[in-house]
Amino acid sequence: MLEILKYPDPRLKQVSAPVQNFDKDLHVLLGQMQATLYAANGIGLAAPQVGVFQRAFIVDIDWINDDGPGKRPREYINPVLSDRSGRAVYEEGCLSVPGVNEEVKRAGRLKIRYQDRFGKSHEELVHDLLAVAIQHENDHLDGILFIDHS
Ligand code: QAP
Ligand code: CO
Repeated sequence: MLEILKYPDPRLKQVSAPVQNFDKDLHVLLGQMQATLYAANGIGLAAPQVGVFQRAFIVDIDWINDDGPGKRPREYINPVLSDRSGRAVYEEGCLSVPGVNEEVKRAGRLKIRYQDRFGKSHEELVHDLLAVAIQHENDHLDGILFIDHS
């Protein structure tokens, strides 16, 4: 388990740097982030939340459902969001802001370009809860918390 930085830790406001090395160290970090996410009952975790100021996050919106597909962590490295459209309003929380839940209005659809853990580039169109979770986690890479939107 990695230690999760908690609000109002000023390090949560740092802007993270691009991932440069798609090496063993990155793969170990992503594995530790998965273990930390599941142990904390979360659906998303960004590297800066565990004190690593690099542009990477993981999202698993389904594992928490009893009738879902099980654990399938998605990994996004050096993400770039574009083509935002529509509206989604979810009651959000954050592992770095425990016990607080607030409605946030975000885009309901967007395009994400990103690299995987091997450095290969991908593009996906996402919507609804996955789009919201991606925007929430991407904000962490720029030092923004969901409570900053209210
Ligand atoms: C971000 O948040 C998110 O306060 C991920 O006591 C949340 O995993 C994106 C959590 C909602 C979209 C919608 C928070 C667990 C987990 C808490 C989380 C808590 C226990 C938050
Ligand atoms: Co968060």
